[in-house]
Amino acid sequence: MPQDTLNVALIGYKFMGKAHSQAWLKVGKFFDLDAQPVMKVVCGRDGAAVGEFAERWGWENSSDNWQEAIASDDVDLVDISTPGASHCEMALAAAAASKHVFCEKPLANSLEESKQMLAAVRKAGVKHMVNFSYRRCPAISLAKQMIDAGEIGEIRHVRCTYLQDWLVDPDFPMNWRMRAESAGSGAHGDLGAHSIDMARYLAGEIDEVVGTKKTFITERPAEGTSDGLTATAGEGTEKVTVDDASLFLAKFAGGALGSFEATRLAPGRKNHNRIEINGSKGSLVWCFESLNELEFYSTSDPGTQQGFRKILATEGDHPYAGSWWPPGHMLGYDHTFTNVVYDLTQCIASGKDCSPDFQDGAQCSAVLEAVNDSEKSGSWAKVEQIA
Ligand code: 4PW
Repeated sequence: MPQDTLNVALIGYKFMGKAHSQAWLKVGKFFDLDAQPVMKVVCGRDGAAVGEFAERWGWENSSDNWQEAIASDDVDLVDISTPGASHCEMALAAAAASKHVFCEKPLANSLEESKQMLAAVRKAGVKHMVNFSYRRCPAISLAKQMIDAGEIGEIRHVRCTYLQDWLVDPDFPMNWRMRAESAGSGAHGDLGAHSIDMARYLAGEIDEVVGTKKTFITERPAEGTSDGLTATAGEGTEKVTVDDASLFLAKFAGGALGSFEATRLAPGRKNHNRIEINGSKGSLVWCFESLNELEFYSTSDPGTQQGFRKILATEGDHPYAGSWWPPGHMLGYDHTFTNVVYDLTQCIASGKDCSPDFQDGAQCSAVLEAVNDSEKSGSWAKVEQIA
């Protein structure tokens, strides 16, 4: 049994609160850890509701006062799973209290706030990680290993699409994801952030961008009740103040060209988070909707046998896969979160730096913001490189 414990305070108990809670609950059951996470306290504005959540998910305590939880000597790590508008205030408080910080994506709703968060955790000397969970799909970790080993040669094209359809119905009511003051942006930051991070992870830094965003449905029924991507309508209507879709081109520092499309209005696409990378010696393709599979094309194969082969990344030697089930037994969305908190726990226990960290989160914000700048200027915008 590990000697140390890692006392966790979770802030947020809706969609991401559930995804993070199941990860904290399971990680010690499937992975050998150098510190044992303790689900100490979960925080939310509605005391009764978060109390029920704590009961259901096995949190020792619940609280409607996140500031108190962060200040507690009984907390080592603050897990921020709230909408982006609150990330900065919470992360600054956690860093000031010398707590490690784990924060949902996008790191913040602006580059300025992201930079403040990065400076605060660095000054406090605490560990910090931003939750780009798709990096921890075994197939994506395998793609990274293959690219680093030169299997597809020099990267020339990065093609990302992240398509959903949950807002196609104009009668789908408002929720926090459609308000600029809470989400910062719509599909651009909510979905595009994942594509940007995955592209940076696999293909390197982005130098310049040019793009556009659009809100197709500008008014919706007022909010009733909502939980993640589902909701019921209230009385009246409300203006949508974020984009439904964004589209941008990118020039990578390594010379590749990139295209990024994010939308919540693509009928039939449920969580179609796809990346295709074309190199001088081959291609790699991954899509979340078949997340265990990595498609690989190699020009090194004999001419008569060249074709996309489907690698099922569920073997014991594939990253993370061996800690779960026998080959072919498939992982899902929830497993990626548990894989993340495994790495987070280990880097805190060992003192190693986490990845992706707040510098990655701020660099992602810099790309998102450069697209906004290009939209205003109508021309290419340089991406600020965050040290
Ligand atoms: O990938 C996530 C999806 O599970 C995104 O971060 C947001 O939540 C938008 O759709 C869902």
